Amino acid sequence: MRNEANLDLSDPNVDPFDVAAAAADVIADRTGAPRHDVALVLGSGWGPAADLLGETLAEVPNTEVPGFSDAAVAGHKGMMRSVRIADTDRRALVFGTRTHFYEGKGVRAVVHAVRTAAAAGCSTIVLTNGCGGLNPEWPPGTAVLIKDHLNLTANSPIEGANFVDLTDLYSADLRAIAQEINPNLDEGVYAQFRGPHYETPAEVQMAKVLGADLVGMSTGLEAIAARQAGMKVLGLSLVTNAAAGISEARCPTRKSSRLAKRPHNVPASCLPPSLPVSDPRSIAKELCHVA
Ligand code: 8IG
Repeated sequence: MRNEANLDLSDPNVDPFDVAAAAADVIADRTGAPRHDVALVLGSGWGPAADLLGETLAEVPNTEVPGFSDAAVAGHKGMMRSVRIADTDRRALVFGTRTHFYEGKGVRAVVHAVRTAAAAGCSTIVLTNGCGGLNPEWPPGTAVLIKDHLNLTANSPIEGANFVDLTDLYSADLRAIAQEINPNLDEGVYAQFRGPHYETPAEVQMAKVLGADLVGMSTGLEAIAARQAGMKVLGLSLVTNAAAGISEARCPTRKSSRLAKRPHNVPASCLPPSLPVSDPRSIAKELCHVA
C-alpha cells in the first residue's frame, strides 16, 4: 500500500510533514545525497546566486517531487537543485522558485519547500525575496538583511495548539556574520502582505507606522515554518522598487519584475549562502559550521 500513500497537501487528513518526508526521500534518491545541509529559496533577482555556490550535481523538476507544483511566476524556474558547496562535502538544496500565498493553494503549499528542506536534513535555510522598499536611501538593487517581520497575512503555517517562539526568528548569529563580511548590508523589518496587488500609498504608510522597512508577499510564513522545524533562518531582501508613494516611480509590472536587478551592494561572487565575502568559499564553510 506504500505506493498508494495519499500525498495531497490540500487534503486536511494528510499530515504535511508526511508529504515533506516523502518529498525528501525523492530528493535523496534523485540527487544521490542522503542528506542536505543548507537550503536556499531564490526570490526575484536572486537567481544568479546559486550558480556561484559551487557545482550543481543534480537538478530535479518540482513536478516530480511530492507536494510541489510548477512555478507560477514568469522568470522563475520550477526546478530544485543539489549543489556541492565549493571545497566542502556539504550540499545546498536550492529551490529555484516558491509558492506564494496569493496563489490560493493554501499555506501548506507555501511552506512545503521549507518543511522538505528540514526533512532533507537542512539545519539552516536562506530565504530571499524581491520587495518594495520604504527607505528612500535604498534604491532599487539594494540588498537588505531581514531582522524581523510583520506577518500581515492573518494566517499561520502552524496547525493546532503549537506555540512556537519567534523571538530571534531571523538568526542574530547569521546576521552578524553577514554584516561582518559586508558592512554595507543594512537591516530592516519585512512586512508580508497577502498580495498579489501591491499596496496603496496609505497601506505603505501604515506599514511604516507599524515599523516596516520592506513590503513584500513572501518569506514571513516560510520563516515561521522554518522555526517550527528547528532551522536557523537567514532572510535577505532585494529592494526592486520603492514601495507605493515612496517615490515618483510606479510599482513593477510583471514584465519589469522579470527584469529585476541583481543586488548592487552585494558582489556577484558573494551571494547567499556563500554570502557577501571576499572569499565566498570561506563563508560558505562558516555558514555551515554556525548552522
Ligand atoms: I518585486 O512594492 C515587489 N514585490 N507587497 N510590494 C509588495 N511586494 C512586492 C513589491 C512591493 N515589489
